[in-house]
Amino acid sequence: MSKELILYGVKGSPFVRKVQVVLAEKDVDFTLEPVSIFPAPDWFTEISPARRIPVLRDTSIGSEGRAGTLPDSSVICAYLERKHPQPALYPSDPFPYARALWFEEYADSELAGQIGTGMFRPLIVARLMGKDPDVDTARKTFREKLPPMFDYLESEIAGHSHLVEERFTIADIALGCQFVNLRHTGARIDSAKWPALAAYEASLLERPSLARCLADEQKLFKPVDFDL
Ligand SMILES: N[C@@H](CCC(=O)N[C@@H](CS)C(=O)NCC(=O)O)C(=O)O
Repeated sequence: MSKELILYGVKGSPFVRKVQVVLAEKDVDFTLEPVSIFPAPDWFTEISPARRIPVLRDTSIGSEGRAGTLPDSSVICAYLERKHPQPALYPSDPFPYARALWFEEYADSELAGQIGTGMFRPLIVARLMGKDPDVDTARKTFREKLPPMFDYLESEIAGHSHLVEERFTIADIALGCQFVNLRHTGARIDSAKWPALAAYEASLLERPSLARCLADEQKLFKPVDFDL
């Protein structure tokens, strides 16, 4: 049976993973259609004007060209919440809802800027592309850029099981997807400095939807052992 949803992207992208995790949590089947972004092919630009992954295609809406397609992980996850409301991954009350969106945004922009651009790319993507890993950049990011972010997250998660409403939401998914990339780099959140955050990260990565992505991707990205 053909699957209604096609997800264009590649494993290893935290934004593609966000959508994969939402689909797994909602128990919705989909096809992952690989698209390289180094560089993105011309046909992909039509459905992804920003030339970024992921893009979702809902073939019940359209299966040719731009029809039925949506770019951007946050847009896609919001769409999936409407299309498959259960289990709800967004709070329904206005303030917790907006806080969940804030943490999603913080993960996707601020954390991704450091974990993705400052660590995963210079270490893991560089090696995949046959280049020497840029350990200095990754070390600087891990030692100087990430600690204030960890301080902020520690202050938000201390005393709580989850970031919003003490239950698993899109906020935890977005954070967890960044933590998967951090794990790929071999860096670990220091539990002596950030005990609540380290425990939260570990619990997120044990959740089956995220644990499956991590295990699956660890087959692709060889374990690294840099002194960060
Ligand atoms: N805000 C976008 C960000 C997507 C994004 O930056 N994806 C990266 C891969 S992890 C990408 O496609 N980069 C292509 C490029 O930088 O040229 C989303 O949430 O989907």
